[in-house]
Amino acid sequence: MIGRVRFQYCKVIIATSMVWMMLDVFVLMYFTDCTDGPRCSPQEVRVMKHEPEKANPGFLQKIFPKGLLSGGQRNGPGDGGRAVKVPSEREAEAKETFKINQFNLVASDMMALNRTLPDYRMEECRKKRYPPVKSLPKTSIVIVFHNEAWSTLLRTVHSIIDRSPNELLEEILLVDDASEKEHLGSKLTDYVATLPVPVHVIRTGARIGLIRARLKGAYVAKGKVITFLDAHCECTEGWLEPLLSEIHNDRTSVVCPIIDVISDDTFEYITGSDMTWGGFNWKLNFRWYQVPQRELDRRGGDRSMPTRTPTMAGGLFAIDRDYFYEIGSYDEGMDIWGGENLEMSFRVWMCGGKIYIVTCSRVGHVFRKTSPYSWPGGVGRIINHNTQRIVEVWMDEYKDFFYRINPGVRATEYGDVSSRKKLRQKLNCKSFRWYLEQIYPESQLPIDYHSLGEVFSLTKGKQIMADDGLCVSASGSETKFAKCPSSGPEWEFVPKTMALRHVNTDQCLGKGNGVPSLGKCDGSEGQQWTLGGLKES
Ligand code: LR7
Ligand code: MN
Repeated sequence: MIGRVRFQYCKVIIATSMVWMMLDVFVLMYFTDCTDGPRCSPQEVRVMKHEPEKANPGFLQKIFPKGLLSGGQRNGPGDGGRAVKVPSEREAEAKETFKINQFNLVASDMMALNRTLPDYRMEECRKKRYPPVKSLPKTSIVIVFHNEAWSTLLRTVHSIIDRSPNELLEEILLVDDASEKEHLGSKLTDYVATLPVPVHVIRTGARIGLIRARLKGAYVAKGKVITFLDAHCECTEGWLEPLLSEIHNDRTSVVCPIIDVISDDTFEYITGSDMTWGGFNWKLNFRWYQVPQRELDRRGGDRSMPTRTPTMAGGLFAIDRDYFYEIGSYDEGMDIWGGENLEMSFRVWMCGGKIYIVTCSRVGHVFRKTSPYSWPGGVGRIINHNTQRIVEVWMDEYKDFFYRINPGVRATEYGDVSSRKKLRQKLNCKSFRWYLEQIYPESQLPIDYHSLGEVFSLTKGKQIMADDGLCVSASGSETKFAKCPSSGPEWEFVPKTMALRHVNTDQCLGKGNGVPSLGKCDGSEGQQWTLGGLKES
């Protein structure tokens, strides 16, 4: 092993010096005509215009061999995954243009489209041997975007081409969801035509949202596997083989890489934890949580083994193309953004598939604090619409629980879900309760929702906290869930009677039907709460 590494290191050094020599000639020959401002910085130019690729296939690979790309040999802005320092005279511009994409566009534009990144994989992963490339399935990569920046979109594309065995890439499909930016028009089409892998731009015409845009891409995909990525990602060394290899072993596995963080401010590449999996809270928001001991044990403590995850984030995953359709692709009734990841997660598990986070595969993603684009009809309407489609089709009796906790959601129309219900029947899927018991027992959703007490905790501030950020507060003889902390200290635990007393009204919390109720303190069993479930925190 050590010998091999040394040998490769030597190769890298030799290759690197040769590459620099070639690059000098290359730059002189082809880029003396560069006149359009910041985009002409030498870093970017090297990959911005490479018409020679057309005449000379394989040219890019020659000038950017894998060793160079992953070894962090170059030292431009952002190379090696490092943070970009925007020069002080451009700070104002960076601040001003941040709103366009909700990330630091100046920093992104300063970096090479093929910036270098270290190999972030854990040692065990680097040692793993995967089936030879010729026996792995080929993949189409589908990237949907609406008004994405040039540099982030093309860096995504370059990172795929540069860090995947190109024999595994059937094609890259860029689905433009009605963007309004000039750089995403013919400039994009012309640019991608010069790349050494087939890259096609598909235009949706009207804004149809990410779910229907992905369906459009999937529809024309020719690869045996479809890999979906967001439009602001960077794939790292060895990201693809472990994903395809899992699908090769079992075509009903839906596989996600570890999603690392690319800073929205500095574009620093920050590795995420391999001890995190996907879950959701009571509002059905996707959330990351610690992988429980149970799952670590199942993998025999081997962190390089894929983690079974209850849900996936949604943006980055690979799936066998035929299986994608067998299992019901996406719910076409879902609008713009949101919910499709939980819908797919429930569906895959309940209908016989599996979802894994493949910890040997790492892809970076620019996480943003807010969304940069418009939401036709309003954010709330879209999210509620999509969420109800999940609840109505997949959640059985937990639907009542959901609506009790989130009564406002009901006001939004959600269209017709009959075809999705039919799909569930046709696929003979298991119940949501089965999913909670077998796949996600750690869920915050009470498995028997008549014993809600199991999932509460009494905080130091004398609040009864339920799900993340939701507290039980009294309104008349009923209780409701409101954002924590509601008004001052509300509840105290009375050890003698094991009651939870509402301080202001001197009433006690009873285990009502679904959501707890308030009544006169009577010491009855219905008002006893055990500290086992009621953690003091
Ligand atoms: O109308 C739209 N049309 C689009 O084409 C709205 C969005 N899009 C594109 C957009 O340009 C982007 O490429 O869709 C992609 C995802 O949109 P983002 O980047 O605004 O979403 P996100 O990263 O905040 O959201 C996560 O959740 C979404 C729920 O619908 C999708 O599943 C995203 O793919 C998903 N991203 C990830 O999983 C990356 C990790 C983030 C986390 C957690
Ligand atoms: Mn994203």
